[in-house]
Amino acid sequence: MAGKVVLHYINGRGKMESIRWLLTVAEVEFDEMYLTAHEQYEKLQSDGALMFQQVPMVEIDGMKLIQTKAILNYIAEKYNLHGKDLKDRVMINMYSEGLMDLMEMIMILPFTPDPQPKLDNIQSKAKERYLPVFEKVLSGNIYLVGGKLSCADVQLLECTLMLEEKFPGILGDFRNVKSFQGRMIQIPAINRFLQPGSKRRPQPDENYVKTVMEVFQVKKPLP
Ligand code: IBG
Repeated sequence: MAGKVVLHYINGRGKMESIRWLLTVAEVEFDEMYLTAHEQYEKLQSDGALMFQQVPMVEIDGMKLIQTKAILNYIAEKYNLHGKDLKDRVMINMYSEGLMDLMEMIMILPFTPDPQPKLDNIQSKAKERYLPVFEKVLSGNIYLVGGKLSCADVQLLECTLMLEEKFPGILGDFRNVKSFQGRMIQIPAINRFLQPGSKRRPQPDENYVKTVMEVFQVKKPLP
């Protein structure tokens, strides 16, 4: 029998958070091994667990998976969150990729010495490039693709919550996206995930930044 799913990453959001969200929605239980020191990261490498010497790494079904998108796609396929056919899947992937681009911009902010110009850029990209796409598709549709919940919906919820943390009220001009959020947070697994004490990680703080720098021995800001 396959053992429990185990996530290997920092105790923080970063690139693992979307994986936590998706496992939660798929109602898959998981454990976490948090990297707190560089030696733990080196140990994973010397064990041959990290194909490209990077985390996120997820132990699942007897495999050690790396590369965030590959991991998300595996979970989405396995738990029927990747549409009904190839055409659904390509649309889901298109939405997902856009959302990941936007979330990545937010993810690197804590490592940016002068974040204000980046924040301004994220806000205008969100309002002018990304949110209008979702506002349009959600006019008359409950979910993004094929009338059925997919990993793109889960990422859209994650992304809009991240945006609201940075820019409260940003969804004011996006009523359909706001209603979508309201529906999504009623899904019981999501509702539990949003409660304090869940496996959802908090917004990055100084300690998280320090741990990332220490574990990966980063000398300069991330790209
Ligand atoms: N393409 C890979 C993926 O998506 O999984 C990239 C993974 C990656 O960049 N991993 C980083 C790593 O292992 C940790 S997340 N670095 C060590 C190395 O030597 O490359 C870093 C990150 C954070 C927040 I934290 C935002 C973006 C990146």
